[in-house]
Order: sequence, then C-alpha cells, then structure tokens
Amino acid sequence: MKALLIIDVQNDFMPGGALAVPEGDKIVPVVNELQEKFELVIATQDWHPQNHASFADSHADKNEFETIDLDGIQQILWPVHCVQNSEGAEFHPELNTSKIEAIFRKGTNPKIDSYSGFYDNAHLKSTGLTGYLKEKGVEEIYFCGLAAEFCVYFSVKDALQEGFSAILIEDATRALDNNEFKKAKEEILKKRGKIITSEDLIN
Ligand code: VGL
Ligand code: ZN
Repeated sequence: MKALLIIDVQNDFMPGGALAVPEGDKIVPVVNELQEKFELVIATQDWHPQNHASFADSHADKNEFETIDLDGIQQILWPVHCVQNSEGAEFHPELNTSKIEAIFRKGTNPKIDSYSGFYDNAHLKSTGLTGYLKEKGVEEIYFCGLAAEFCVYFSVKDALQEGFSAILIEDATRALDNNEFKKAKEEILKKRGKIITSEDLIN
C-alpha cells in the first residue's frame, strides 16, 4: 500500500506569506494532479501557538534567521508563521483537500519545533503518524510539499528510519535555499530514499 503525504502546503509558505518559499505556489496544481494517483492521501499542517519558541519575536534581542541553542538543539529563528487558526496557517485555497483523510498537526508545543510530520526536533514525542500509516498497511510514502529542505526533508528522513520506503517527488516541492536542498537530496539517496518526478506517476 502506498500513500501520498502532503507537507505544509499553507499560505504562510507561499509567495507573499510570512515565511515565503520561492515558487511555493507552483506545486499546488502538481500536488492536486498527484492526489488522483493515490488511494490514501494524508497532510501535515504547521500549527504553532502565538508564542512559539521558533519565532524570533519570542526572544528578546534575537533576529529572524539567526540560529540559537534551544534546550540543546540548534534552532533557526523564524518569522512568526502558521499561527493556529490564522489565515497563514490555512492550506493554499487551491489545494484540493477533498481526498485528504487525515491531517497531522505539528509544532503545537510552544517549547520545541517540529519539522518532521513524525516527531518533534528532539525526537521525543511522536505525532502518531507512524502508527496511523502502519495500521493502514502503508509501506511506501510519496512526499510533496514545503519547504523541501526543512519539513519535507525531515519527514523523509524519519519515514526511512521508521522502516517505510520514502519517495520524494522533486517537482512537487520547493526549497527556501536550493543549495541546502541539494545537500538534503544527497542525504536522502544515501539513506536509500528515492527521488522521482511527477511525470513518473502521471501519464
Ligand atoms: C517549516 C520552517 C519552520 C516547513 C516550518 O514547513 O518547512 N520550515 N516551520
Ligand atoms: Zn514552523
């Protein structure tokens, strides 16, 4: 059984959003087309409280995109984004949500960030996604969404570690920084993940 996992296709990651990923909106029609090829479609949603520790605004005299030590973990400080129930946290209005069977929210603990859809960044608390997918008989997870070198990459890594096959659909993601994405792709291949394009699935 295979599943499509749509990572954080939310307004704040789109051009004009609080944490805009260049060309982030270009993936939306591709993701919609891909969904037709899957019997099981799941999504994640970055879902932060207003005072989240990953926000630069939550720290006195810290700047956006600065890295700090947060309880022993390196944390990039982000602009305020994907605040629970805000418009920025909503899915892109053109994302087809009718096939999404479950939405796993992450980043809800104000004290720790969560890039992966499976675990927080300290790998202490699970979202329950592994159990959900295993119960559904999923063995292969196809990944798309934003941002390529953060939430998508961390989710792919965790999926591989949890024993799933993980396949990244390269043209159904975009990065904040393409150099970092290149390194992430090399890591994925090293860990026996796969990288394909949407054309390999559509047609
Ligand atoms: C993300 C940074 C902070 C992502 C979420 O979805 O890739 N990146 N929060
Ligand atoms: Zn976030």
